[in-house]
Amino acid sequence: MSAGSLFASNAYLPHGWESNVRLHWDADGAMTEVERAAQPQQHEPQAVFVLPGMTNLHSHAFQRAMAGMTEMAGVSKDSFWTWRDVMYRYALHITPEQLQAIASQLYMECLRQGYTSVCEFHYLHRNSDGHWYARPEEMAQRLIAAAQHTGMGMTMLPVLYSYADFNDQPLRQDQRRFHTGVDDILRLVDHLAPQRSAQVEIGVAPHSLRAASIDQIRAVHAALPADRPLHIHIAEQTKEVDACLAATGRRPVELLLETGLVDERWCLVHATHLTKEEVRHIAKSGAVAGICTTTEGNLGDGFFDLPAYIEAGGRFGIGSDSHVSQSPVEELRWLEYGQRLRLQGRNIASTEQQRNVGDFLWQQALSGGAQASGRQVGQLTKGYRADFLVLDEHHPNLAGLPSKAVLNTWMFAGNDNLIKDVYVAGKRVVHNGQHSAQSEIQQAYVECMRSLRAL
Ligand code: NGQ
Ligand code: ZN
Repeated sequence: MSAGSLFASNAYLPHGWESNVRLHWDADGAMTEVERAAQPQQHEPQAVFVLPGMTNLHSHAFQRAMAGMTEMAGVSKDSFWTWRDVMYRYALHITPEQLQAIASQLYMECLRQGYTSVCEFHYLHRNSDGHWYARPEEMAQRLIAAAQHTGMGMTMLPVLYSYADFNDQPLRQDQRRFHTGVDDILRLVDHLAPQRSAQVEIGVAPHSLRAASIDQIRAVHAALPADRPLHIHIAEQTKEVDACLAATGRRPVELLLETGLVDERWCLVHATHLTKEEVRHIAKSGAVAGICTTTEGNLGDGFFDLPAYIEAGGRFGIGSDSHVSQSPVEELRWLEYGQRLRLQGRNIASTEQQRNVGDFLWQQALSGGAQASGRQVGQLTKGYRADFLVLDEHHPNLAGLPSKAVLNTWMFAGNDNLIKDVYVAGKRVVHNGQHSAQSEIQQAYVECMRSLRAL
């Protein structure tokens, strides 16, 4: 890699759009200077609209391979839980090579749509028989390789998965690939340590309060270095809330917060079914709520209480989770639309300080996503990664548009991908909408899908 710079006639800085900015970065991909009131030079690279790339704070990459394959009604009433049974069947078949091919395709798609970082919530640890691979970190390494090959920044989160349900229920047969205890997870963190860099961080994710006990969560928390992110699925389905109440007398969020462990390091994924009190407590903890709108819609989870959470000053980011969508714009658009439909109102994701819904959503998801990733991303600021998007200023939606209308237009006026170029760590990985390794990655994916679809 080499150092570089770009002149932007409009750049989205932490306080909002600013004109005449020059970004500088070093050979390691970190921004060294954000020059303001700059003058364009004749022969330098230039762009009209530049904004920070988004963090995808929740991904199960392998599920990309089954997107669109579970939309057919079964004989019994379909639900999150019947979907999960089908998902487990897919999960049992995926080889390390296939995982790498699927994740490469996914990360490439995500990059083209504006994600420049991903938090990979990875639980496909063992082989199909339930035995460890020769290298226990084999599958995690495949995901890291896919991130590196495509240029995606990554937070790898090996998932602690010990039980099938509350009260330490033993795992089901079809959960055998996920099986890990605290020691397994700490070993994975250890083996993956050499991969840590400015582009790759390693954290841990207890899968859920169903799959990991409070004691295990305490143990992992105690052993993990204090700067590493921790993610967990929580309160996505009412059935989980009811089971938690029955087993512990507490609701899931209550139970987790009672440990006193939850702070800015944490990402609470979904957090769909909350009392007003839980909303306030999460907001106060400084943790990030990981909202995965399109997956939550696809699985019939319910609505996140966005207005109450915003009112309480809560932090949030977005994730594409099961990858029924790979677009941050669609994720954020449906976050707002879900609330409009639910509340029969408009312009919900806004505050007195930020009335532009598109700006509010992009800005919040940038900072929440960055926090959840544990990496220096999400803003055009010296010291942060040089991860940014260049929009197509010639697209009819953007041509001649004042910068303050750009995010609203992008988010709420059609489905064309307005991204022209994508830079990660100062390297241009998408140019004129095409990824630098697109045809090769796509070919490997198509081949992989040919065998998976035959299942
Ligand atoms: C997962 N996905 O781990 O992939 C979960 C389903 C579960 C979502 N929650 C499995 N969207 O929660 O038990
Ligand atoms: Zn998930």
